Amino acid sequence: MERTSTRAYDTLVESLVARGVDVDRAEERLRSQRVETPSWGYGNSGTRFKVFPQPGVPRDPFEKLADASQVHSLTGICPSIAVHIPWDKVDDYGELREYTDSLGMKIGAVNPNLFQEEEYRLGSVCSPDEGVRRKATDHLLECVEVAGEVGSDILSLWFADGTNYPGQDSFVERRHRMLDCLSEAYAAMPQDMRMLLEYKFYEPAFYHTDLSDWGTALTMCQKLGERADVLVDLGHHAQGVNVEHIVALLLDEGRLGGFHFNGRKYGDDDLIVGSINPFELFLIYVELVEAEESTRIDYMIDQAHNIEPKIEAMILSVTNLQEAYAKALLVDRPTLDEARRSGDVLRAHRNLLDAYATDVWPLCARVREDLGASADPISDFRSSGYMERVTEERKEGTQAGWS
Ligand code: RM4
Ligand code: MN
Ligand code: MN
Repeated sequence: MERTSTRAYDTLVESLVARGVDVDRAEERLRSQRVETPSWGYGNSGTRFKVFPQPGVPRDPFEKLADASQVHSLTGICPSIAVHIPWDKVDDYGELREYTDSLGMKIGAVNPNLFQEEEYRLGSVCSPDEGVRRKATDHLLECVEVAGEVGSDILSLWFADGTNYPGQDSFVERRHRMLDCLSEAYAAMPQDMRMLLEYKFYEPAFYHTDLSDWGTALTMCQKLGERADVLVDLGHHAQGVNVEHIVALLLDEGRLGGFHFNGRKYGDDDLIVGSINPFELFLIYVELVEAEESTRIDYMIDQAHNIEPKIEAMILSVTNLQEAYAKALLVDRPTLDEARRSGDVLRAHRNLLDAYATDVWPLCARVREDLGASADPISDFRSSGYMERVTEERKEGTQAGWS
């Protein structure tokens, strides 16, 4: 693999040192950055109008893992993959785990699926029907077991639960039903397992969703116990919501458990992270940089690549996350603090802009090389021949999708 142009890197380091940045420390933190990629991001996906299948798409969880391991070997920071059950259901989870180990990978968050069965028309853990709630809770318990078998310590929950019409059901009763079901699942988790609760303000329910925002999720976590934390999906807020403020607040409460990174323009678009609003991503990392050393946060991507090549889309998402993190690490904190204290509004603001405007590509490329990965991952992926090979190997059979 080609090495980064030393000149670009040296020039950048020189200017960073002149700005007082501890470059070694920034590189060290960049080397320890981790991003989990989702199994479903490698399969076919689409909108309710059309799914456009792509050649070479994996047919089973093993092939999704193989694709995820490509992303890891080229970026150096994505050693784990999140799974969705039953999309990734296999007869023998031990075998899946062995294969994962053989790739030098790990299985990360286990995501139960409580939205694709007939019974869930009125919700899963919030359904007015006790039998349906039982079925949903049993699936949560099954996922706790699956997590144990695949060596994961995260149960990551998102519910499609909600109502479509005013008056349809009681907000409060539904909340109590959810708490009952989740308490049972929480109690079944081994001591080292964590539960992440993901909120979303609409869709597929249109009038209200049972975990609609950070406050709804946070109060539920507080009732469940200290191993339940909030998960922030960047696509799950109304237009204009200040996500970095939510991040700061949850960090301050010690209850930010994880992220689902993606990009969005209008709704829950699941586009490549950083493609639409890279400044927001940077501002989120500005908040994280200070707090993350003392808190465990699981950084995950939750995307659907409908028209773009999936592995390349994942790689681009990861490098965008590296760059956002790198820029946040360059913020001159002492100057920022001083400007804030003295009420120098624009000095404080420009301080962030300076970090944001820095071209950190050479730094990130160097970090990836130091990790044994690639300076230019998408180009290296394109010339590796992997896609051509798997397209040939995966010609027969049914490609994986949302079922
Ligand atoms: C939801 C949410 C969940 C994801 C599903 C497929 O909108 O983001 O995290 O698992 O979509
Ligand atoms: Mn999500
Ligand atoms: Mn979503």
